[in-house]
Amino acid sequence: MLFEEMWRDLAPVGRFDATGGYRRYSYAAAELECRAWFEAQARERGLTVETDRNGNLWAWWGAPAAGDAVVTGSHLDSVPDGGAFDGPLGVVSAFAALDLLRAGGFEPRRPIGVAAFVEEEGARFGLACLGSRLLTGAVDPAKARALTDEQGTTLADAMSSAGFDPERIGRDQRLLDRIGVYVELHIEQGRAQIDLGAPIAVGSAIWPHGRWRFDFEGEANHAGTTRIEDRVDPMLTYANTVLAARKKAKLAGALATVGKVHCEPNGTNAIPSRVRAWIDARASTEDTLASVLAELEQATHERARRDGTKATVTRESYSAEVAFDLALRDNLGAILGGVPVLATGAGHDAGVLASSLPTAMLFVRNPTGVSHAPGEFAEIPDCLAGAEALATVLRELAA
Ligand code: HGY
Ligand code: MN
Ligand code: MN
Repeated sequence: MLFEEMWRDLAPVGRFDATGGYRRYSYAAAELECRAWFEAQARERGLTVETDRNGNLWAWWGAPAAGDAVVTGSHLDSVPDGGAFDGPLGVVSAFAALDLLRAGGFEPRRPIGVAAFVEEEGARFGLACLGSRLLTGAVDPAKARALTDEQGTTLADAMSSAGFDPERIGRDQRLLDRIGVYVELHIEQGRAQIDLGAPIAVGSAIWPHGRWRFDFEGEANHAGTTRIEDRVDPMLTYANTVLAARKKAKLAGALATVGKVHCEPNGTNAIPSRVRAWIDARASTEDTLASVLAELEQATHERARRDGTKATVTRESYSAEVAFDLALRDNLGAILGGVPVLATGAGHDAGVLASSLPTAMLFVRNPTGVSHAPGEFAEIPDCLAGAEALATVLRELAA
């Protein structure tokens, strides 16, 4: 099946018509449909397909037991109302690259794998790159099993309901030992390649980034009969924290975002008892990121004292700075003939796997520069150029 056909096949799965965004959450219906799509694509190509103990999907050309496999892929889950390309472009391009190699009569000397990692966005269970973190032992399995979604469903329950055994999750050394190198193709989540006029780029590094949950506790009371001076209003402390996050990030040349907030009990005419907000913060160095968070926590506690509220901060997800394997990065650059090399502020499974094996990334131009939103876009010719570039890289690495 050609790139465009695969793309058309996958496009309607989990698409929310009212916004045009995607809602593909791990182990929920739309993502299970994406899994079925992956398995059908693999079977159609005569690849052996398996789901590993952590819920990640693998399709193999050649026997993985031979080891030193060249693996490519990405993820199929999305952020709420995410774009069509973040994740799926890497998986569809992987299958398309295999088709190009086979059409050219290529016989790999090493096994070639196509992977789709589960819960890369952490949109359901809150921890980014959960599948690759479990595979590499970067997260404690018991802690992972206890992660919950907005409805209070644990990862363990979600896996069981989807027919997977949550007791088996954890580092998979045998599988890791079989992988020699991992190359992830991804849509660019920014505008650099437009400005450079470059359809393809190679990744150099991933900024350190993390997610912190801020809980603001106050005293629920009547909106119409509680004097201003008698209020203990967590919404105020929350609002100040949002403004402080922006200010401190801006001053430090960092990034801070509040995109998710819960208010309890969320009544129009009642002062809330609790406000819960998540800060996604990122910076070019870990020191800068740490100092932005330290300053923000201090400002938050100072404001809480003024408001009489209680603020607690919990780090829910953290990804240290990643520099992709230099030799591999330069090798890709040489193979592709001097394409730009870009750092990114977006996290990826290639960043997590980098702790266990050489990894690299290819980026495909995104004319809108928009990501994590329905406006995310890549032109078909650039997508085809991406699949070609990936095929060229796989041919070199697996020769
Ligand atoms: O949030 C990120 O950086 C990535 O898209 N998961
Ligand atoms: Mn993403
Ligand atoms: Mn992604």
